[in-house]
Amino acid sequence: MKNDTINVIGLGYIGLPTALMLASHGVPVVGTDCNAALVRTLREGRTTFREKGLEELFAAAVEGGITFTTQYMRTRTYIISVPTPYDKFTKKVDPSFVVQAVRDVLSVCPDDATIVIESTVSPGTVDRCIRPLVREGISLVHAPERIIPGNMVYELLHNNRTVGADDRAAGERIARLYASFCQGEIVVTDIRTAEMTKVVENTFRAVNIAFANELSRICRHAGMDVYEIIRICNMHPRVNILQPGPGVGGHCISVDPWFLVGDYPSLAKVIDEAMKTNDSQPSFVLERIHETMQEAGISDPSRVGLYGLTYKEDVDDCRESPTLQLLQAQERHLGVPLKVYDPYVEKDLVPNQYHDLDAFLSDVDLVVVMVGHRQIVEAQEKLAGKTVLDCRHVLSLPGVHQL
Ligand code: SAJ
Repeated sequence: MKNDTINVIGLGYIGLPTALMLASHGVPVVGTDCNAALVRTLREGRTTFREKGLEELFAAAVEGGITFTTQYMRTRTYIISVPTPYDKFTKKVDPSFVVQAVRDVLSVCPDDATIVIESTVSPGTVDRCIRPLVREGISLVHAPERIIPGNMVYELLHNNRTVGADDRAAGERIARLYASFCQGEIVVTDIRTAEMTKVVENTFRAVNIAFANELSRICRHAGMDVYEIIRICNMHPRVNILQPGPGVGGHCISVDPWFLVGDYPSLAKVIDEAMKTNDSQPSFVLERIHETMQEAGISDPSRVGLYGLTYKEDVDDCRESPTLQLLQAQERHLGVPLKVYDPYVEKDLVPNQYHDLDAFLSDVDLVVVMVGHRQIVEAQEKLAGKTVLDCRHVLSLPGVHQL
């Protein structure tokens, strides 16, 4: 094993594209994941999730010599991008996967290695949970990722990045490593600042989505069109309101702000309320479904279908998705599981899930657009004759119901 090989630990939504990007830019990379089935798939030359440009990037990385394994390698630089779930009750980050990955790295690495943590952690986690494990001589770096699912490859190349390090020289060295592919500016700072910026960025977006969601409720109550109001407000040079939707999903915006609420419960008031607003948005959609059923004279809930199961448009990731949240809330109230279809979800995730758009449409009278996938925008004429509740404001059909 050459000393300049990078061992990327955790080959999920962030680790895989990062490893591929480095390898396709001439950096020797070994990708490690504890999931043997995932490693097998990658070794067979197949990607593990769908993302624009990922296949091409994969081919370029294989050409660049990337290899995949379940083993940790002995080398001088590690990038850890394993999941950091959060405890739903305490609202605190669960760093156990990162801690375990660091322990495993420490069991093989030389005494002058650099360990880069890309996983999102709450401010102070490195000091509290990682630093006490690390022996003298090892450099710790926190370089949180910023790429958006749906446009990951482009954003990996173009986004500015943050590198937090104890030791300026180690930070600069890792910044140069990312600069092998990253065309954005790379800021070197300390670890706590890097931790905080990542969580604050996602919190900013969560609070702004909550504002849009709250507006949707106020406008519904007042009998006004929230989209027209946002469109006009956004013509103001200093106003940029986001879009209301059926809720907030994904593993970032719906999770990271809770770290601040969990750690600073008496201080993070606006954030706490914003997260509660976003979390209750699927219940607001349920109310809108009932109202729409009444207006259209539909009484049978088994004739209601949810279009979209992923957490947002044109990705295949269903983590924390508003549709899953809505189904959970609905189960408590209605009992009958609603019909669901998503072109990106091949596996059977929920009861009454369809795998064919036409079959789904022929079995429902009310279509609730939960996700604005390109497919439904392009095939909206298929919805003619149906009652439609468009929670994403993506359709241009006449008579469509809105949030
Ligand atoms: N959403 C709305 N209205 C909007 C925008 C989004 O309801 O106007 C919903 C989406 O439908 C989705 C959720 O919010 O359910 C989150 O989607 P998103 O596209 O806002 O963000 P993510 O979770 O896919 O990616 C975010 C990004 N963070 C920011 O933009 C600050 C990305 O840059 C981060 O790298 C990523 O989190 C992460 O991994 O932390």
